[in-house]
Amino acid sequence: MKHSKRSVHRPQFISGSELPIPTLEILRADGSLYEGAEEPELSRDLAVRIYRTMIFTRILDERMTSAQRQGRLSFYLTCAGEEAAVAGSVAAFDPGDMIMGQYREQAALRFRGFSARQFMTQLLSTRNDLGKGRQMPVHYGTRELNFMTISSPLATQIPQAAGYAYGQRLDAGKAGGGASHCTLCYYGDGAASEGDFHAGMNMAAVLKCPVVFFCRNNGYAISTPTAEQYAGDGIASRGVGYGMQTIRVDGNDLLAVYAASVAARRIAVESFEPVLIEAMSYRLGAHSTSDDPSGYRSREEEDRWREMDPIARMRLWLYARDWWSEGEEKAALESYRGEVLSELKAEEKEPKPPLAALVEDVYDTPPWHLREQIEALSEHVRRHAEHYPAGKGV
Ligand SMILES: Cc1ncc(C[n+]2csc(CCOP(=O)(O)OP(=O)(O)O)c2C)c(N)n1
Repeated sequence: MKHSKRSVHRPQFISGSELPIPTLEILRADGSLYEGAEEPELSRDLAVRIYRTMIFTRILDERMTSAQRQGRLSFYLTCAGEEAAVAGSVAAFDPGDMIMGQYREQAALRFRGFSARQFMTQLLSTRNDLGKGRQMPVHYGTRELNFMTISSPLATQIPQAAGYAYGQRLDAGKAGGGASHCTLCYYGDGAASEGDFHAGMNMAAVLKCPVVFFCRNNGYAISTPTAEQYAGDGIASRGVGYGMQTIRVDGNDLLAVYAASVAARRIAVESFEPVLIEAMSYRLGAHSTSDDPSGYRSREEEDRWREMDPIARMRLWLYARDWWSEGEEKAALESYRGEVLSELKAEEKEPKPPLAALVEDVYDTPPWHLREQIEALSEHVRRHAEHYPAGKGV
């Protein structure tokens, strides 16, 4: 039994609100440091790489949202507003650590080296897509970069991350040392309401799995604000409940996110323990291209958060240190806009994967019902050939 005993002799209820979990804040919105704040060790090269990742992601999101409006892709989800939370956390991990994401963490992929072209292959489902066009847009995955393919059903990645990390723990045991690698699991405040969240958290805590559960608390689960999502002290209080080392950070503060993530990774690999980080942020954009947030939140609220933009905040910090200049900013923005547009145009010319790829890879020999479906689909394509132009791979 882990809990230590403390007796009382009259009924005494405990209310979480008596113990609000503090928020780590290092960088102010104007780019200066809070008094007494401890800046994490961060080299110029790494800081600039993180910042470049953040601005690339913002541009990718803007361009792909427009491309969806132009009918060039079917669906898209932005990371806008949460770039510091994602880029600042992934930067604290080793490239060999596994990432289990939700769907809004494209900055993590970019940081690890996913190219603009690779984003396009997945978003457009071309024959070059690593997933062979079988997933909705934004369901990225790459074995090479240790990024597990995204699953649409919310929170499935949480118990999977616990299981994967348990494997990392067993591997480390065989090698006879500390864990060399851990798992970084991203999820949203809405996903934390799923049963899978609780199953995964408890499993990781009891089995001592080296996993960092990184909650992007962006205020909404589609149209449901967090005030209607939970009654406790955010998501962080649940980490404490499961017996995990837990920290809450300002998710728009790159330095706070990075400092907490470096420390969390160390705990995970050195002590074989799960850690929970709750990054408080805001989803600046719509939930997805299928959503219109004007139906459930005000323009004033959005504007208030825009003033706390994590990108502007980090840029001011970089400027103050002379690590980045207006000239570099302009050149980087231009080059990323050009890169995203030219890769989009180039990949649009690529054919789709062959139809048969739909049923390959899972079974050694596709079973009869899948073969039947492929035959029916091929027949449909033949019959309506005018809608399936030659050269598009079908
Ligand atoms: C099991 C399940 N239920 C519902 C959905 C529909 N759905 C997709 S995203 C989403 C909201 C998730 O919110 P959150 O976890 O806070 O992440 P965010 O989108 O804010 O990043 C919902 C309800 C789903 N994909 N899976």
